Amino acid sequence: MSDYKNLILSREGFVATVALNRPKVLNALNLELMTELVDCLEALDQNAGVRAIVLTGNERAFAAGADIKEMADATAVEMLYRDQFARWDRIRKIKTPIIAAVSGFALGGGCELMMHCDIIIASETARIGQPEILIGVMPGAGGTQRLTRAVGKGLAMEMVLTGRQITGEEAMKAGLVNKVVPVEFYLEEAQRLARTIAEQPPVAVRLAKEAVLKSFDTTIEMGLEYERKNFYLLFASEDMREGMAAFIEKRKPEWKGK
Ligand code: DAK
Repeated sequence: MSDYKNLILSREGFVATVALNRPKVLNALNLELMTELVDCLEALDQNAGVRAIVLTGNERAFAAGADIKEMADATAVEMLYRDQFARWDRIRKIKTPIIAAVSGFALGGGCELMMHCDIIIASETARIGQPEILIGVMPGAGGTQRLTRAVGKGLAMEMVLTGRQITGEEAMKAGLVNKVVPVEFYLEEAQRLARTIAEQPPVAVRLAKEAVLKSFDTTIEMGLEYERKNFYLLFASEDMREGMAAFIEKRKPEWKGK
């Protein structure tokens, strides 16, 4: 679709697939890649022809973390001024569902990027972890928060404090990953799921995603109120009329995304 130096972007119907593409360094997330990725996700989010996004790497690595060579000599003050990680926050604002298709290493920032996604499909070869402790730091892009919410305090502490990597299977049992499949199918499975989501009414999908994410940063009372408002809002959509009419008329609905 467009020219990116560190990404491969492809599109099939309503589903866009974004593949991280720095294979020689296991897709280490440098500033240039992250800038391209966030710009790319935002552009896809603005494109009404895209209803679901698959984010992937390659068989050997989803991403082995932030680029250590880029950070190794930085001072705290330089890090503060560069504020290169601020762009990660923009991923949270993407309204289109993002499905991670993960094979091989998803470590440090790679694991955190994976956890920014809404649904995670892993291959049997996935190795997931927060190994920052082994290089003298700690997770900085949500690892201590998102991992803990997903797998619970005990396992999160163990992973963050020892750097132990877990397999896709262990991650699934712990609730971090939705499904584990043989390596030859992980991308296909994520794209199949993306197509299923893309077949649903797009406005409802966006508002529902937003409401689920809201549960992470609000009280149950506020969250329920937010959910109810989004529910009522959907009664202003043409797709809601179409969906209910189609049910009553026993036919397949035709979504307009309006
Ligand atoms: N950065 C830079 N290069 C990397 C890299 C990384 N994270 N991971 C791997 N590479 C490079 C290696 O240096 C090597 O390059 P050459 O030597 O060939 O030039 C090449 O990729 C292949 O790697 P290996 O030769 O090491 O391959 P192995 O199969 O032997 O080992 C491995 C694979 C994944 C176990 C190993 O490469 C490894 O331990 N990599 C580092 C994993 C790691 O420590 N990741 C965490 C990095 S810290 C924040 C946002 C994000 C972050 C922090 C804050 N904010 C929003 C505030 C994130 C921090 C991190 O992720």
